[in-house]
Amino acid sequence: MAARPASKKTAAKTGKKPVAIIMGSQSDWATMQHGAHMLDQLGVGYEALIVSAHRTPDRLYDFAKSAEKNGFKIIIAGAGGAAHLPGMAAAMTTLPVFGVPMNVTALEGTDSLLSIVQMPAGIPVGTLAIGKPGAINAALLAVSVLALNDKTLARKLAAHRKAQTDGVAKRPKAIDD
Ligand code: RP5
Repeated sequence: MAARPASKKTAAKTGKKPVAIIMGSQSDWATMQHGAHMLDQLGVGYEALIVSAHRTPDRLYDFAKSAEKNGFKIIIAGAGGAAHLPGMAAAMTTLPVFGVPMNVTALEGTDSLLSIVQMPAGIPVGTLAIGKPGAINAALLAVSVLALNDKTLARKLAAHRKAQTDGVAKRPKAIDD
């Protein structure tokens, strides 16, 4: 069973959590939690919230309209199917919004990908890959943006990249049949 979306307190400079991870449904958390874990690894604070564009439109309005005032710097929005959550959030704030398409329908996330990526000019949503890789990369992209004004975080991100590089073997290991 997927974990319940949870808030995570970490050491952001301001004391406020700089990243909001919003998602259309509890069912998205199984995917979005991978991005949350990446933020945990890099010590970046976030709040994880269920905010549905079609089931809880008033909650979406309240969230997006007050996101900047509440100290968020970046919004990561995961949604599946007719995935209007990232675009609707972006329409109501000038904070950067990164959209993550969920793989939850018979169309395996291509529907969400196209919904999120095809924003008309004027309201940008940075669109990541479908599913877990997108959730992780949205978190890393958020960290890259925050690191522009945070040297400690920039060093952590560089160390994370180096560890990833160092972890790649030069030759493949034998696979047992
Ligand atoms: C979208 O509908 C959500 O983002 C989710 O990916 C999808 C299915 O939601 P559930 O029916 O599982 O609640 O709004």
